[in-house]
Amino acid sequence: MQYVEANAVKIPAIGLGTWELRGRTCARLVEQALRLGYRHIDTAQVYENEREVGEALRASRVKRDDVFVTTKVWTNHFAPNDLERSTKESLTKLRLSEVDLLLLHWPNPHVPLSETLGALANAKKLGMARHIGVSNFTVALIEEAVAACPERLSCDQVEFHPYLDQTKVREACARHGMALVAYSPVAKGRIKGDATLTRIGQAHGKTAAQVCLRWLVQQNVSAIPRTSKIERLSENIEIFDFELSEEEMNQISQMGSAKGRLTDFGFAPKWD
Ligand code: 1BO
Repeated sequence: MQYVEANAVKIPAIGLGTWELRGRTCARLVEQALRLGYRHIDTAQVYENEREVGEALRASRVKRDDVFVTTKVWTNHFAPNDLERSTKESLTKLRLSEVDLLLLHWPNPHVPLSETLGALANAKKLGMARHIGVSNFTVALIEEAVAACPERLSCDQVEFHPYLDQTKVREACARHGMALVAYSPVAKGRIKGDATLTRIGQAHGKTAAQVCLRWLVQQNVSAIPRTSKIERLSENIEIFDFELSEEEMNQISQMGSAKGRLTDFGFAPKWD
């Protein structure tokens, strides 16, 4: 497994995203992923699957220190006491004493960011998380968060794939030594049949999805593709035996625009 590195954090370059995976399906996929060599599992309070992720981690018998586990605090738990209480609940469900990475899942303009960040930093001090960070934060919010947080922020997790230009967020993360983690890295399957990605993939004996993931990893971005299909798990992790040329990287980067966002919930921040 390859890693992406930023300041003090080292994250396996490919992880399993578990958004929308529930119950036995979730537990089965996480366990199978760990058997196949995945060492990075991403969950969240709002996914309602932390218990199943915890069961799978235990059933897999992979050593705790060998797997990188992320969870995220949902926006209704951003008041300081709620953040601590809900993180304790997450740890109980996950059957862990600490997670590797604890993120604020979305910005919440109704609770002062400095208060939430203070509580997040405190969760780290209390030993609930090895690293802390944010998710779905724009460049402006990254700047605000970095200035307000008493502890180092290690990550921003955002939607990122070839159809969505995230250059500004990537540069902001690099500026602050934060890792960037990409969710929906294969654009929810929309890249299937894409002419450019398919052509590049054919040159390497790889699929369009593998080209997408490789493109992210070569930019020092960790990708967390989600799949409900066991056979896709292997495909998504078999990306470490080929390399995209500079020209191929540029061709893929040119496909993106600011309008390529697929995840737009009413509560999302205004992206700059
Ligand atoms: C509502 C969850 C989006 C990705 O984490």
